[in-house]
Amino acid sequence: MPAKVHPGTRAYGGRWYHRCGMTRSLHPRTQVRLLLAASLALVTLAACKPGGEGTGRGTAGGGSVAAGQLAASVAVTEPVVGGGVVTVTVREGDAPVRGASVEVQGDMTHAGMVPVIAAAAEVEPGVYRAGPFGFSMAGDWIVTAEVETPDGRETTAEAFVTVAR
Ligand SMILES: [Cu+2]
Repeated sequence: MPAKVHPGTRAYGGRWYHRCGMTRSLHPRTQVRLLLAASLALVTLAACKPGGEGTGRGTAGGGSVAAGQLAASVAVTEPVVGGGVVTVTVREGDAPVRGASVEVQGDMTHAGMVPVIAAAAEVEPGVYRAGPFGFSMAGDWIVTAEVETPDGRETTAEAFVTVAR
């Protein structure tokens, strides 16, 4: 591991190394990617409640949602291997956005994993759901939703989630 990391990052890194059983040192480029992922996860965690259990805020517009602005958020419930329900809420101001195309991608916070990708179907106006999502491994994931509205506008949102066995 790189010598200069934020104390929180180091502790975090140790956790996923333990979980995923990766003991060999990594290619420097991979280390950079891991650090980026860790930073992203920490930022996301900081934005969530302690524990960060499966909720996240949309990142579109730098986090501030002005009236009438397109925004999405992601929540993950029942985060277990083989399962997980990903719910994406898309709004424009206070109004739900219907008929959007919503794709959800899950990436683990370490390298070498194939992403899990699913389409989310609209289950009520402005609310889109994919489940069982099919998390392929226990550990720490970043779930990203890519949203395209019927008139072609795009936004994204993401959530950090720890998946149990
Ligand atoms: Cu993994």
